[in-house]
Amino acid sequence: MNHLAPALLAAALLGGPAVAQPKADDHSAHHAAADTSDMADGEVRKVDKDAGKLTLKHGEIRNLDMPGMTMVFQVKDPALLDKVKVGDKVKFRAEKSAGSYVVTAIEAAK
Ligand SMILES: [Cu+2]
Repeated sequence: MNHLAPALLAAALLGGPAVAQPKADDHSAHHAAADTSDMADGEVRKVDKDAGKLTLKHGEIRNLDMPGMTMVFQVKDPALLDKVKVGDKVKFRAEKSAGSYVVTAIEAAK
C-alpha cells in the first residue's frame, strides 16, 4: 500500500497547473479578486471635471490590448477626478464602454 503513495502524490502535483501558475492567463481569476496587478500605469496630463474627462499618458493596458500612448478617457464616476491632479503618477483601470474608454478605478502610484 505504501509504495502507491509517491505515485499518487506526483499525480496530484502534476494535475493542478491552474493553481500552480499564478501568471496563467486566467481572466476570471483577476476579475473575481479586485487586485491591482491588472492596473495600468499612467501620468495625469489633464483633468476636466466639467466634462468628466481625464487625459492620461499611459503604459500598456493589457485588458484593452492597447499600447502606451496619451489619450482622453471618460471617467465612470466624477469623484475619481478628485483623487488625482495634473502631473500625478497613477495606476488605473480602464474599460471599453459604448465605444469609448472609461476609467473605472484610479489611484496615485507610490
Ligand atoms: Cu490609449
